[in-house]
Amino acid sequence: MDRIELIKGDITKLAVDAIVNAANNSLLGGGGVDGAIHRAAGPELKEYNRKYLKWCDTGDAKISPGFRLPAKYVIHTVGPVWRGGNNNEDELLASAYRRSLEVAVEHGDIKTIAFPNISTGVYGFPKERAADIAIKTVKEFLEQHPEIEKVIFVTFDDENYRIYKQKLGL
Ligand code: AR6
Repeated sequence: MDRIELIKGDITKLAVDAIVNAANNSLLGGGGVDGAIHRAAGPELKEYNRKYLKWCDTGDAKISPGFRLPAKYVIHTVGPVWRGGNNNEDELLASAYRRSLEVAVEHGDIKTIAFPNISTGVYGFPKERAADIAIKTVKEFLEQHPEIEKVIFVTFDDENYRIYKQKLGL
């Protein structure tokens, strides 16, 4: 548990090894946290993604440099669009968190990683339910992977901050 942190703020400001982006399948940018990350990283990010990453399936993750961000890398993942809860949304959200962490471990020199609240904005995933899945998936992964030193949950809106604070017992 001492390897999990909670903060409220803008993920683009964090000087961690990797920040996770709640992207869409094209990886070419969009609104919300994705838009903020692309603006802060500069146009090289979109160019890199177009050239080298091309596409990301829902529930999968891919890595790029951080370019002008203080973070060294961006791990782009795609959470599910909420369609009522019977369309594999829970599993796909868990997979987005798990694959992001797997990509970080496979990369080799990533020890600190910050997550936004994937799918809980434009994609409409209920926030309490998303937080339960995020926390459970991250905790299970950390138990198996001592090489990841710290995971930071970055909440942006008051509601997510309150939910995470309570669920993490902080
Ligand atoms: N730092 C941290 N969290 C943020 C920031 C920020 N700068 N800005 C917003 N959030 P969303 P999704 C929070 O909509 O639901 C994009 O158009 C926000 O409060 O960014 O996964 C993509 O291209 C919310 O809690 O992502 C996709 O098309 C969380 O980030 C689509 O949105 C996620 O909200 C993905 O939708």
